[in-house]
Amino acid sequence: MAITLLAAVVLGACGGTDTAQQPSEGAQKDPAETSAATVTITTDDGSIEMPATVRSDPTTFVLENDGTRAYEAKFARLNEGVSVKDLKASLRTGPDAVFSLITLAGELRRTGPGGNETQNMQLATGNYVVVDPKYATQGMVHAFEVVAGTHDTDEPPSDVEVTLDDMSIDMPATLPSGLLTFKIGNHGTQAHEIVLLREGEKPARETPGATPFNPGSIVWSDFELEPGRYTAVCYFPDAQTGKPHAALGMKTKFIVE
Ligand SMILES: [Cu+2]
Repeated sequence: MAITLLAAVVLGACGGTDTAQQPSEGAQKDPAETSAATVTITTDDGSIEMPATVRSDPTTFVLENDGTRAYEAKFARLNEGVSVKDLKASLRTGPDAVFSLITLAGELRRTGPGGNETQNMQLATGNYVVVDPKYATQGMVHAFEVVAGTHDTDEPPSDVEVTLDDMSIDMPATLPSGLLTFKIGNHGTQAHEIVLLREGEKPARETPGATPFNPGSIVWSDFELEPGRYTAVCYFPDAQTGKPHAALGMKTKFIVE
């Protein structure tokens, strides 16, 4: 589903000609515009703006919606050697071509007029676009670059450390109940996500967690957990087979006491 959505996004971006700038242009901007620990993404009707350069350090991304409609911000990293120009050219040939060029890289959830959303992330270096899929054709796509971090930024506090890899989820077997902040790192070569399923309910209740994000990145996500038996799974489709990663063994059970 995420795939279909992003295809719509990026395909939609095809129509927006003047909004996605080359990240290299941004790299020449005033260093003062380079992020410290907070990066603000501002959406308005017909635009999505953020600093052209972000450091690969723990960063609080804040989406501020100045528009009259609800907006979201999704990140996608351009794969090695791919330019925004290449991406635009591929849009004419369809979703498969687009998905060979990008890796999903996290999101800030949709928020209404005047609203804001926050997500703590450390993005891997590379060239990215930020986009609202629904309004990509109306100019709501913007390129930015993630440059090497300075590693002098404090990490957000976390309660649980989770390591995602191809195709495994490494995390504690037992957790306390209540509100927990998960620090989730992607050490694999593909994008991964994490969804928590509480067992004993039919269908098992899903707790949406970290949305798909790219290798080398870290996401801090909050979960409110009731006692019970859970399975953590990744449904992201495998690059080779198209099967959800869960079908390739990317799932693990844990208990909340
Ligand atoms: Cu996965």
